[in-house]
Amino acid sequence: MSEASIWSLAQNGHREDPALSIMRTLWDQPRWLEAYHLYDDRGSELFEQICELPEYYLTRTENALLEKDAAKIIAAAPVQCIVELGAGSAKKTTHLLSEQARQRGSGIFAPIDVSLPGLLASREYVRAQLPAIEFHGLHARYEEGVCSIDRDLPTLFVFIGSTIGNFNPAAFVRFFSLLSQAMGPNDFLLLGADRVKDRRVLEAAYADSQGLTAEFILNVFKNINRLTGGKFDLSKMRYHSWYNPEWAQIEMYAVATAAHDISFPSFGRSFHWPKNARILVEISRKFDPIRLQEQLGFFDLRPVKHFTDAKEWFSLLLFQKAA
Ligand code: AVI
Repeated sequence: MSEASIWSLAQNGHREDPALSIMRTLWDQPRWLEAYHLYDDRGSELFEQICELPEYYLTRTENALLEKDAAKIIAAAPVQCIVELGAGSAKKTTHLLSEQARQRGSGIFAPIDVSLPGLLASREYVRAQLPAIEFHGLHARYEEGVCSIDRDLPTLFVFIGSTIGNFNPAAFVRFFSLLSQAMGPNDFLLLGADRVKDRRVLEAAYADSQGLTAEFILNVFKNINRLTGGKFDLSKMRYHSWYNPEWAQIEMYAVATAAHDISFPSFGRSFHWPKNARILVEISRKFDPIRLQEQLGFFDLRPVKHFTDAKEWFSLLLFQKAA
């Protein structure tokens, strides 16, 4: 245990070596990165700021939905435990926790996140504002954390923020297979998913006028340099994003502004990065909620309720694990 009521999986040897994960995808064709490397302390801070941007409608819209529909969600999911995957500071989840306290008088909140500052912030909030809720944080990647959850308590798994959009198709299938296996017949899943919409709205959300998204995406290379000893030079790259309609996804790239070599002395490797060549840093997939409900049926997840906003920009989908 690293902090009171926050546990870590690191000592159990479950954690994948991040430097190796980076090298494996950087040497792929085309070069790409796993999204979780974006969330070092600075990255997490920048992402919190992105969530406040006028162009970034996702957080506001989902938060308003949670505020409006938390009572219905909790009433439809009779659980004792709420596990949030990739919780961050868990601000939006407090609507669910307040309802859990109001409707049932008690509950456990078990957020899982790679960011320790996020876990500390949510612990502080829960302790101060929601004394009826017990806090058990897990400092881990949620893919790893899910497997170590107590299976005996009826649980609502919360995976919001459209984080599912950052998974490539193979990771999507792996994630829902794993999650479904970890769930019992009394368990529920609340999934937040950003929807396909006018591409101008989508593209503006990932190319904000303050340049915060660019800073967030390029910050990953500072983290990579720290983790791998690599020599990425941020002055020789720029951010580029666009909406790919065929794949229904925003693609976020780092583009070389001049040809140069990137070396990784501790691995004894380097690669040439030609001018205008790109590294795919992140994707953000957009969904058709009905198709998503049908798809998750193939993972034994039965749709229970669907909540959306007036513009139909964002969906909260509640599922129950099939018996
Ligand atoms: C965390 N995730 C849902 C964000 C998104 O919208 O895909 C990450 C993000 N990347 C750039 N802006 C926001």
